[in-house]
Amino acid sequence: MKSDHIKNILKLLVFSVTAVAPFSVFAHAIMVKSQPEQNAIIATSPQKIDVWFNDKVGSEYKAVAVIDSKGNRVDNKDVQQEMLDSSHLYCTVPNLAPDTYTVRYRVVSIDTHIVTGKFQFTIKP
Ligand SMILES: [Cu+2]
Repeated sequence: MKSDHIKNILKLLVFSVTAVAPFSVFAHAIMVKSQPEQNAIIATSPQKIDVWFNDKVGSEYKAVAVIDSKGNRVDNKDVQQEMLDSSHLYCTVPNLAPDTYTVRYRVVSIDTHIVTGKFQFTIKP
């Protein structure tokens, strides 16, 4: 009896997820590409950090920050959005020393949800 209950709850859950997913997936921003790529190991410092999303994102509240392994923010705090492709954000960085860096981003999706995420890349000595 109890397991029947659980089965019914599971059915409901599956139904509501599949019913809602097409709408939320459609408008919710997801990072699809970056330069440097996630977990890339590169030999020289990039000059800028590029992040692309699956859909255009809002121009307000956008943020891209690059943080070194000690927790210091090292980017030039100059996040930009490409004029002709608003799914693309980028910021510049000074010449970075060998280290593992974390890129953190925050954008507002078309559906007004705020999306945050992070990825890492390493500059080898
Ligand atoms: Cu959303």
